[in-house]
Amino acid sequence: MKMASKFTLLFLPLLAYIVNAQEPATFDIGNYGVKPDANIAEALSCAWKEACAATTPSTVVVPKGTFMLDQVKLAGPCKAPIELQVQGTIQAPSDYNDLPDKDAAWITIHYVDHLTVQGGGVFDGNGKEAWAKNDCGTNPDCVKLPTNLSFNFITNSIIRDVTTQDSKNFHVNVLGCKNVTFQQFTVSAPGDSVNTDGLHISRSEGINVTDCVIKTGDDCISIGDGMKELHIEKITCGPGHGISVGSLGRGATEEDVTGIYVKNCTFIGTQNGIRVKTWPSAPAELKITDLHYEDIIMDNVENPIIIDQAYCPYNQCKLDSPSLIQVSQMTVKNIRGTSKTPVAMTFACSEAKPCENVEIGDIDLACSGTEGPLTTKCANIKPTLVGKQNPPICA
Ligand SMILES: *[C@@H]1O[C@H](CO)[C@@H](O)[C@H](O)[C@H]1NC(C)=O
Ligand SMILES: *[C@@H]1O[C@H](CO)[C@@H](O)[C@H](O)[C@H]1NC(C)=O
Ligand SMILES: *[C@@H]1O[C@H](CO)[C@@H](O)[C@H](O)[C@H]1NC(C)=O
Ligand SMILES: CC(=O)N[C@H]1CO[C@H](CO)[C@@H](O)[C@@H]1O
Repeated sequence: MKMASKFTLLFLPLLAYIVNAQEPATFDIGNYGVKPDANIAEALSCAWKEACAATTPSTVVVPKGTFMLDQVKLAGPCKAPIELQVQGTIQAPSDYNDLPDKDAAWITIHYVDHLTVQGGGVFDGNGKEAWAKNDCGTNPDCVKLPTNLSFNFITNSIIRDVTTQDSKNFHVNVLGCKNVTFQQFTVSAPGDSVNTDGLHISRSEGINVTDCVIKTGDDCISIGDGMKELHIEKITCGPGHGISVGSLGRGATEEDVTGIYVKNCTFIGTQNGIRVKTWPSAPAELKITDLHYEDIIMDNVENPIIIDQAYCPYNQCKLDSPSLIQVSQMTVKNIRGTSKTPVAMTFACSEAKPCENVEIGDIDLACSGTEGPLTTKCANIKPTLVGKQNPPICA
């Protein structure tokens, strides 16, 4: 009896310590003097710094409620895995002039290994005023608006169950990341919001985007140069401009794109379904290889499939010298549903670098518009055709 209580006295605190050490430490911004509707930039930075310095896994909590945030950069490296748990709504100032650093994103998370972002909350970019002022499509000297969220140089991480809405510009910019999964990640902005790409991913490797609903005014997902091994699965896109590789070729220092897998996705009323766009009269001599599109439903999509190697919006370039980008090892399989315009598929490959090793099959598209029948447009491509081909492909 005596022995037992001595034992308990000695070892219970130790046991409690061990159990505690395995429980992630929690850094709730509510404990950093923050009140709803106040700017949380400083509280969030402080909580992050302490969590990041902890030698055991830790969690930064943004509790339920609506919080204002002017801008923040959350940096690693951290000493242990770290979680950002957003339960409430984090809201950006409506005027972008209120962002202290206009060259940076609204929220930047960078140089972190083993990051988890989750919690069911919302990143609200509050972009309605900014969209009205955005003329970047036509004005090269336009004011560059901030991206909602930037994930730069993040590794072995997961971002899930959060929403980004009404970004002033691109919703999410993913750069230099490796082994990162976006899951049940919702993007929500009106179809007429300007330049609000859902996710823009570039110069990254091993990125998975699964089970996401993306509604926005520009590309649902756009894939930039230097992308390797990107798996996009079970995405519902619309409104929006589809899932796009590019535009590529404009920058002289761009890198090849390889290993893009788009599977089991649905496009609803979008401008495009799957798209590749490269600029003519552009310096970059690149390769886009291993592009695989499979099991895709098109629901009233204007251009279900479009490979456009003469991409030149607003006549910003000359069309006389063809794109130097080579598209090869592409498969397009099991595409069903409806096309809103009569040209259901466009394969406009470059005269200088025709598309190579392309396999297309099991295509079954009907016309949802008033003009028909459906056709395909092909240039500088000799695809291998398999299975059903409705409409006829490159016939
Ligand atoms: C990739 O990231 C996940 C999630 O953090 C991790 O569990 C896994 O071990 C990582 N894979 C590699 C090869 O590092
Ligand atoms: C992404 O998905 C692919 C295919 O399902 C899988 O092989 C790969 O390990 C996944 N990567 C990550 C980062 O989860
Ligand atoms: C995607 O997969 C789910 C189940 O995993 C299935 O219910 C759904 O019909 C599939 N969608 C497409 C477009 O194949
Ligand atoms: C379009 C835009 O504003 N992009 C910005 C996104 O954020 C990065 C920094 O993370 C800036 O360099 C970009 O200008």
